[in-house]
Amino acid sequence: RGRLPFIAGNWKMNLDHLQAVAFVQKLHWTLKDAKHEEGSVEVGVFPPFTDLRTVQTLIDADKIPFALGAQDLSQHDGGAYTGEVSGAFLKKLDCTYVIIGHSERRQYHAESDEIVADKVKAALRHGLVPVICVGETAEDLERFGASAVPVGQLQAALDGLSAGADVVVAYEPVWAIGSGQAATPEQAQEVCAKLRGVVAEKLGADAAARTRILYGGSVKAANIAAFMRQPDVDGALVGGASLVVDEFAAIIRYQK
Ligand code: G2H
Repeated sequence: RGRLPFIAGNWKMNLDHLQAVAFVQKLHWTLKDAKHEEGSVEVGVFPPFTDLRTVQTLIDADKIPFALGAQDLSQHDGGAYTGEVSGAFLKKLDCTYVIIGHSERRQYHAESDEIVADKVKAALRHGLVPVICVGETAEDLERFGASAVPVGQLQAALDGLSAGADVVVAYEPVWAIGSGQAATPEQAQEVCAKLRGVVAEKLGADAAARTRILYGGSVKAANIAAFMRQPDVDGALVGGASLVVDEFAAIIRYQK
């Protein structure tokens, strides 16, 4: 398929900056001990903001081949926005990625499609690659089927971007998040293929061929390979299982 698989660990509000050091070191050594072939898959870690500096320093000092990302950013570049974090700050911490529009932010922080679109633009303005999360709730699934809501969310998030913009998309059915009940690989493939169509429509055919589309929602070592066999699933956004070193290492090593 030509797209480098991407396994991303969304820590959510877990692991403080001291725990983060122990965790990243242990994950790195677990992969080394298993003779994991670096470069066969991109590994990303998405710690809380307060961990980013510490994890950046560790990755840099020990040459750990993990990409760093944040879990959110402000749509503003700076100024009187108490409690917010600018994309410029994340870029200075060597973040490559930033998650935008995770369902937990849409749900608990009232992030609308408009805010998500503004945040995507802010990320790109600062040279960060947005990991744009979309997905339907159980109620949406019943009323509209699986793809209508995520397709609409992605159209809104990509609206007005330049052709060829560098983004990652994560399809995360809300009913599958943290529930232990993942979508079937076939369901994930069906929606991810439609999302690739949205990328083609908004960013062009080349971008669609290059853009990684991840599945997220109760991914674990036991189900990752089946998702990765789907032609339009290029990786996973992993929550709970990304906090358990052996489990996350097994997910990263799914191909072996
Ligand atoms: C979905 C996912 C990570 P989990 O939020 O983004 O979480 O793997 O715990 O379902």
